[in-house]
Amino acid sequence: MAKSPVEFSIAVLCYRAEAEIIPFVENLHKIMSLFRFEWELILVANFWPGSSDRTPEICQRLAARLLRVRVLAEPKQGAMGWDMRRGLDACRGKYIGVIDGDGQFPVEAIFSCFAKIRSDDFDMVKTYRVERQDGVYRRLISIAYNWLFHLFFRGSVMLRDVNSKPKIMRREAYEKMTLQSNDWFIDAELILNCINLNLRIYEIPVEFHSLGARKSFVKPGAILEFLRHMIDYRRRWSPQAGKSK
Ligand SMILES: Nc1nc2c(ncn2[C@@H]2O[C@H](COP(=O)(O)OP(=O)(O)OP(=O)(O)O)[C@@H](O)[C@H]2O)c(=O)[nH]1
Ligand SMILES: [Mg+2]
Repeated sequence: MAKSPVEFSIAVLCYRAEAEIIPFVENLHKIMSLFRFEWELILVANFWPGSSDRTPEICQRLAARLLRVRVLAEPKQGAMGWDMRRGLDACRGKYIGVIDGDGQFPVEAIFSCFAKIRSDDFDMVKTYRVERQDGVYRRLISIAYNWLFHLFFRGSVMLRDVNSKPKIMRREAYEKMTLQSNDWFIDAELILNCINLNLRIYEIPVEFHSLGARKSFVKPGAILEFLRHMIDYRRRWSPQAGKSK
């Protein structure tokens, strides 16, 4: 197969972002336009059938006026994990990545991660949140999530913040992974795949912004969902090899 000429692809998760996605994408597009190589933005605007979500049409309009922007707007078959997998699968670049489109992660973090992975020998470069402005409730859920992750996979993982994005990878690394999660466990699954495959991860600090007007999508039930996945994954995990069977 001919080698893809695209150097860098980034998938932006736009779920229910509606008009708020416009300044985020415009800003990201403006900075990406400084690159002197081929790049692309994939706007993941999947929607639940029957909902009144205007995100797909808003993203289509952005793609019609901005070069190198593509849109995925399919009926959803899963939650965040499904959207993330669809977005990463659509990325054609040598380096591929994903970021939330709700503006909580600064777009500049994409470029710090990309510069690091391009200059050093890492398979994934991601961020960890050093400052969070999204409130006590979300911070507690994250602390519980990361604590459970370290409890279950003690010794195997030295990362600070499993769920933080952007996550930028080499495409060969992504192609070796087997990802199945349709929900919040996808970030953990990505990290566990890196460990199984002996891939090298690097973390860069980032400031995490507040959500603005909308309420958090994350419900306390996310912890139970995560716990269920970890028990499941841990059962298949061989601690000696650090591998899932
Ligand atoms: N909640 C949710 N997010 C989704 C879904 N599909 C894709 N996403 C994307 O996942 C990204 C992360 O979800 P968020 O809900 O912002 O996660 P978070 O920042 O940890 O939590 P909150 O911002 O507090 O809700 C968002 O940018 C969404 O675009 C979905 O079905 N549910
Ligand atoms: Mg968010």
